[in-house]
Amino acid sequence: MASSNPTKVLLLGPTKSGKTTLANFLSDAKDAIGQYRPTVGCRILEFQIESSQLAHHSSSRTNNNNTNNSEIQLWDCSADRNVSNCLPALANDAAGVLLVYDITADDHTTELEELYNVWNNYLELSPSRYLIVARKWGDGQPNRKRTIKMGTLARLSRVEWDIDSDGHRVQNEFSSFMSSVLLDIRPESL
Ligand SMILES: Nc1nc2c(ncn2[C@@H]2O[C@H](COP(=O)(O)OP(=O)(O)O)[C@@H](O)[C@H]2O)c(=O)[nH]1
Ligand SMILES: [Mg+2]
Repeated sequence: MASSNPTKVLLLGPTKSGKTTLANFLSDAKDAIGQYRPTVGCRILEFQIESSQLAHHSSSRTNNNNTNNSEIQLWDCSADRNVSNCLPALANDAAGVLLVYDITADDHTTELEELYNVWNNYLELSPSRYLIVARKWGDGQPNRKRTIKMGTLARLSRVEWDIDSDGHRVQNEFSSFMSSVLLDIRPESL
């Protein structure tokens, strides 16, 4: 059984950072990796996280006998300017944010920091409601100068993800992140 109100999570990051690939992976959508197809506007994916997965990551405050699954609504937002114009509407009621960037791209940490500053003006969420997903694939090497200059992002939790070698790690980190978000917004539901 699913809980009645889906929990809204935004997926933000520079163009070609792997947002849509991550959204498809987390929601088990079948789009394969391949030719780049830019996301137009915002794409919303709904899926459930099973209570057993969430309970696994929760503290002793959790009622493990509760069989409710949690409905997640993932908003895969394009980084284009038209979308930024609708930012207040998109940000409305979001409980958590995944910030995605490609560690091999020169300008992604700067862009990500800008995105965080702009969106958090509307979201006003605590650092615990953000999870940074650092993407790496192929033979690309991290841009060291940029990775150490994470500035305001340094206080947010961060997971590295390479879909080709450790696909399930991000799934676990996402479940753990969602159980803490859900405990925060409705402690009675877990
Ligand atoms: N091999 C490989 N390619 C990826 C991976 N993640 C993304 N890509 C490719 O990188 C491009 C951009 O990914 P996409 O998720 O559409 O980025 P978005 O613009 O942030 O939504 C696409 O061509 C993807 O197929 C990955 O983990 N491995
Ligand atoms: Mg996309």
